[in-house]
Amino acid sequence: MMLSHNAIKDRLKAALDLDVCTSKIVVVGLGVTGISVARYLSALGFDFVISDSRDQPSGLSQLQEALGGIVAVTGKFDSELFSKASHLVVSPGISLTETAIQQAMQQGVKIIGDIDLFACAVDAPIIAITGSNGKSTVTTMVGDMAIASGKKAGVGGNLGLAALDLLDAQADMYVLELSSFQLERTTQLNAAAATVLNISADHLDRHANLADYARQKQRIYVNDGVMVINIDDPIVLKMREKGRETLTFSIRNKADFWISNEHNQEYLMHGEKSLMPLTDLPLEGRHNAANALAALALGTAVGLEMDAMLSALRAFKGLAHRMQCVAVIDGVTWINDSKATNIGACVAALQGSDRKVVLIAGGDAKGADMHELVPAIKEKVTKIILIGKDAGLIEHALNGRVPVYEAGNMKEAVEIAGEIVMSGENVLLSPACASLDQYKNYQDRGDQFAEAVLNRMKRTIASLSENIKAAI
Ligand code: UMA
Ligand code: ADP
Repeated sequence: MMLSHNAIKDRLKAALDLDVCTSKIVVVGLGVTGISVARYLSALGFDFVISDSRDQPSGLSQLQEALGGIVAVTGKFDSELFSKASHLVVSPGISLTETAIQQAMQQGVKIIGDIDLFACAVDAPIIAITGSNGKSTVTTMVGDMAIASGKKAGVGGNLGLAALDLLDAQADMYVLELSSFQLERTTQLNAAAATVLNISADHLDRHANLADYARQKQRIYVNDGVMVINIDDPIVLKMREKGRETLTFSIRNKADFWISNEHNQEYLMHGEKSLMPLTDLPLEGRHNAANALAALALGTAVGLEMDAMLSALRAFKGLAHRMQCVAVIDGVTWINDSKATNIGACVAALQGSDRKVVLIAGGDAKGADMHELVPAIKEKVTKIILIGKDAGLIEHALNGRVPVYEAGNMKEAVEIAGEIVMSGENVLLSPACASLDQYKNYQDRGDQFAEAVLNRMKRTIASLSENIKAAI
């Protein structure tokens, strides 16, 4: 439940030194997060200034109309404004290395994030989920499990709906997907159950190195909630803290939640108790078994009912743009895994594939070392079609081990794939890179892939029916 306004203000004062009468707040960034922060601060009676480095951020005039009289400073970030503030509430997409933010920090200005404000506003349990891959899937699974258990659950965060926008629903519990950027600027989280699902290279254009990125993720475990630990991941395993209540999961070894194999039938297990056959989970890929185990551990940590959790898993259809089958044409399955925006996700897609693959990959590598893709590509990929800004990095890493084709756009990539794929193989869009160099977002990239595939399918059907007409 959300606390009363007075109780929240007391907490904000005690925890973050935020005071309605004296604090000078700048809300930095006016995207989904900034708008949620502005609405929330305004409802509590705080004064603040909004700053966005775009000249005309969309949504500003509607916000000013809705909240009335809000000052916005747009265009370049203003160092003087930031340095004279007491607090900057910085959106996750904005790097703390921005000069104006760095200067303000040197002046002692406090940096906070929307998750801090959220944490001070609720006393219902928070289930917090981070990791390099699987966050959205596990967050949605746990949300479905909570609903199946009869709870009113607020589900959001990095998933899409800003955490502060969940408060209106007055939920019994909150399930939050949190990014390394959100965690980096959060000090007040005390999740009832938290997990770092896995760590592999991502966002190295924003974090100094893998160790720094992992350290930011580890912040999800602060305070005293139940730690859900993936014992298959050596970096996560090291985050385990003695004396803390812990639930482990593993797809390789025995753990609190694990997979047994009896007479060639695999089962999801809780300790010695068999929960359900793995084949009842309607999702492709070994990584989704890990996601289901993580979700069961998180749900168990906050007391969700096991039967309800298992029925939610059986009904879980998976999210769009993650290993989504788009079409089967002439014995070739076309799979949209556009959400694979880093190497770990692409490797999981390839390792989980029982067929050989024509891979479409490339985009913005975000500073990652593409050599890490090579072993999985060597094992599963017969030909690779490269797109986007960092196509050359992948080609260089492959060093001629796999035939490479280059495509200027998705339509061309799909056309090339259609020409070179053999019956019995899959065509997989799993780019291992972000999409923003060529597309609005990963959804746009996946939609363009699906559209091109469906157009190809229509042409195949049309030419087949021409042939049939000619033959009769
Ligand atoms: N802005 C500037 N200057 C900059 C950069 C951005 O002024 O240098 C402004 C933009 O003009 C815009 C605002 O900041 O007005 C955008 O802020 P933002 O990038 O933080 O985006 P939001 O719309 O607030 O969305 C954020 C998350 N975005 C990022 O972390 C980049 C969303 O995650 C999240 O769903 C949302 O908060 C609600 O919590 C998206 C994402 O891509 C899906 N996340 C990354 C990922 O999953 O890999 C971490
Ligand atoms: P996130 O929110 O962390 O980006 P998603 O659930 O949206 O995670 O999945 C993103 C990508 O990662 C998809 O390509 C998906 O197939 C892959 N993926 C999902 N879970 C895992 C996992 N546990 N390990 C590796 N890859 C995964």
